[in-house]
Amino acid sequence: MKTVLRGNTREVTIDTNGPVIIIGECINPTRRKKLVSTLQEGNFEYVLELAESQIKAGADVLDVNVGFPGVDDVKLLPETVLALRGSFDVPLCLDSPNPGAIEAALKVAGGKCLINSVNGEEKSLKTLLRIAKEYEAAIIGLTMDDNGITHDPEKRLVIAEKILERAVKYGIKEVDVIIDPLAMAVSADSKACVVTLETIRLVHQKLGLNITMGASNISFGLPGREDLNSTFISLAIFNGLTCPIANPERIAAAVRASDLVLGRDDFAIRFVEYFQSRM
Ligand code: THG
Repeated sequence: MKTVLRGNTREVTIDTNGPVIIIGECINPTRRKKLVSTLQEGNFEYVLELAESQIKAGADVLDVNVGFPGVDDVKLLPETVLALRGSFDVPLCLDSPNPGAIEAALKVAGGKCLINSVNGEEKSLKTLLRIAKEYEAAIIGLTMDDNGITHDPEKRLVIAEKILERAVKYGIKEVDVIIDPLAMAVSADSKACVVTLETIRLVHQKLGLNITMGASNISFGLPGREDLNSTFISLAIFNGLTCPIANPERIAAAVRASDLVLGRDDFAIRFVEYFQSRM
């Protein structure tokens, strides 16, 4: 299964047979006070710096999240997208809980974006699937619905199936549906990661779709985040994860190593190139 995203002209293919595509997470106000303050001043220099450093570190796609309390992201998300588009040709993953902001951003983005995110709630399906179809965007489907978040992987699979079925009814292609099995803090729930890994396995086996997740979510509140995230990402890739949202500076090595170990990197070319580029 191949999901093709596009910047202005550059295409990125997310392929269920690998190699793994990295969606850079760093354009996100979570614990980045500087991002909030610069954006509030209408200054996009820091966003562009975050984009450049992530691309250098191995990001293939950039997640763009500018939501924080008090901000009008219907205005700010498209402005940020335009600033990024002016300097970089990478595909964008538009990350907002506000469909108005997503639609406003899609209007100016061009290329082929990823909508982050749709979920199994009726309201979400109705608004966002129409938008995805109209702007020919791909979608991330979160495996939660009107009943909230279930801890049963089989039930998460059922929600993934529902999102896929509804998307196809709206005329969205199956390849343009990427499933998020939900990654949550393992400090709060010791089974959180096991549930995510099992959901990935099921979605991969039963639906064969591309799979993403917010890989860094699992390590909130813990030390050794880099080791923890890398370990989790490797296990998840083995089970079927194809496009994690993560900090490329911290996880690119584990991603390249996983592809190599899984037999998707002939002659270790990508692996060696990655380490050479780091020297
Ligand atoms: N699924 C989908 N989208 C998502 C998430 C998801 N988008 C948002 C989030 N979860 C993924 N993005 C982040 C961004 C930053 C961090 C975690 C998840 C993070 N930042 C560091 C911190 O808080 O300490 C600071 C930055 C850094 O380490 O470099 O952890 O689950 N579809």
